[in-house]
Amino acid sequence: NTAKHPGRGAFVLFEGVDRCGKTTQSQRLVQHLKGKGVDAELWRFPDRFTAIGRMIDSYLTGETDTDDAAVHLLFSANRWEKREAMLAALRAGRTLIVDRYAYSGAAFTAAKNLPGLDLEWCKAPDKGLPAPDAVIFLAMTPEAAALRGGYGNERYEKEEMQREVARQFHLLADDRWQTVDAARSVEDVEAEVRRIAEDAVACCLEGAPLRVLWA
Ligand code: NYM
Repeated sequence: NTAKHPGRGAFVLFEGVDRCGKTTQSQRLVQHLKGKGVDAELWRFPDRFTAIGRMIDSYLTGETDTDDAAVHLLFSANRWEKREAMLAALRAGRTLIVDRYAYSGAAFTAAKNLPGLDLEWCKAPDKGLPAPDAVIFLAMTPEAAALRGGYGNERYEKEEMQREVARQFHLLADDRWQTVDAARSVEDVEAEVRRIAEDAVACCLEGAPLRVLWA
């Protein structure tokens, strides 16, 4: 029956503080899945190559200062502008491995602790976006992350901010959330990551419905 109704692709999301190993793990996962014959593609947010993405990039590099609420909405709009392409890819059977998404959006802005911009406000613009089938949260203390070659020079890359981001991430944990201890060797982390992703791919092949975020 799978020939007549080929299942959709899975949406597997990586989240975590800066320097937790998301980029390495997401790249390795895509290679692994492709090697097993899974049609898989790596996506990342922010997507800095759209018009909105270029505005986000210039904010992150410090080239421009943007109002915190406005930049939050830009990050969200950057996901909405990719929604159709994301849905089309998933429906076509492509598995998307995504490096950051709405959980980062909510966690980073809420971590600023600004009046009015609480976690609920931060989540609101992303309500209705495609929801991931699994969230792989690479758990690492900001201290351990900082030891990994240190942070770069972009906005938010400071230990104090990262500690607050980690706190917000924990408030966002839901039934899709799988915490993986990322303070281990790349191979140990990878083994667990593969298991979670392969499970999600199998569930989606069997027809698990795609949900929407925070509805
Ligand atoms: N970030 C990322 C946000 O503040 N809001 C968002 O919605 C997303 C997706 O951008 N420090 C932050 C987290 C990172 C920064 O991400 C750039 P990356 O993965 O370093 O390119």
